[in-house]
Amino acid sequence: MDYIDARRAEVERALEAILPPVPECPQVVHDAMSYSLHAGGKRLRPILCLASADAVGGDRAMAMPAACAIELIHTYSLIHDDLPAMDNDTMRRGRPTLHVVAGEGMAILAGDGLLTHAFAHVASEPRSTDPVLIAHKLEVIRIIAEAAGPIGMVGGQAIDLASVTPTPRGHRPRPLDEQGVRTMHRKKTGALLRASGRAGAVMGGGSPTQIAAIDDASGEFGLAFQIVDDILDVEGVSADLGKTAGKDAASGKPTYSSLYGVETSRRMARECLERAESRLAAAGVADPRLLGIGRWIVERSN
Ligand code: GRG
Repeated sequence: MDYIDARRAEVERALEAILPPVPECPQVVHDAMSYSLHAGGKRLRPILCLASADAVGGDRAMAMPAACAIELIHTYSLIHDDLPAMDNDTMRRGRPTLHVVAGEGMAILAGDGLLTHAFAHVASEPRSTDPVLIAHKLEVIRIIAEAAGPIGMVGGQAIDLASVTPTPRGHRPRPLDEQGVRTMHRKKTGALLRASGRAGAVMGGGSPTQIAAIDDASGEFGLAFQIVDDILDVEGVSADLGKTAGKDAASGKPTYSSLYGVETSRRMARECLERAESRLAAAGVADPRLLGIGRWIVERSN
């Protein structure tokens, strides 16, 4: 089993036990959260988090709660993004979306539950009275909250939504230019990926230089991820992607492939990896396991 598959198996095991138990957590919302959480995502973000802890020579187990918390938040974002009020999609991770099977109200609550439980989990695990570990956990809570919140993913989603939908105050939709598309993606999908690397490096006890390099490299991975996502939206098959292919093109939203073409976009994604590698090398953390995740992001087909 290679490094990525081995880490994915560890993440799956940890996620199996992560939700609060029934009956404290009502069965109905437990079922709704489980439906989306255990639907076979790639687990890219938690794997990047664990690899970052490894890259700084830390104990990977210390990073597992943060890794899982980030996957909970990612799953919440997909559930809410698929709602009729947002992207209005009916297929995700190869299954009907949660609101299709459980209703919109329960899908909203499942997303809320995953988001809030993520912070309860990372605040309480790993259990320790060691002041250094407690300080690391607090730092990671800040990193994840900023990445998921209004200056990160929520902000990016708001820019995206406002580009196609009139706001309640009657503002017209604001189509995005190239700079706007970059900013939107940096926040909407890039911020949580970046936080995955940074949180892993912090929980692994990395030095400030190592953490800064992994933060920058994860930012490059996040950009590469989005560029490849746009290429797959054009070239991918819905069955492989586990979601509706061609949606961005059909909605007329500008994407990397529509702005730059597929070939240039591919080159841009490879350049992200090159920049990530030099940044990591300069800080002495060009770990092959971390770089392997960058290659996986660029070479993936789903
Ligand atoms: C609702 C606040 C809020 C935010 C939603 C992430 C997001 C913001 C929306 C998702 C829209 C989307 C499909 C963006 C493309 C990039 C992306 C995040 C793809 C899904 O991530 P993967 O490929 O999915 O890692 P899996 O299922 O493998 O985990």
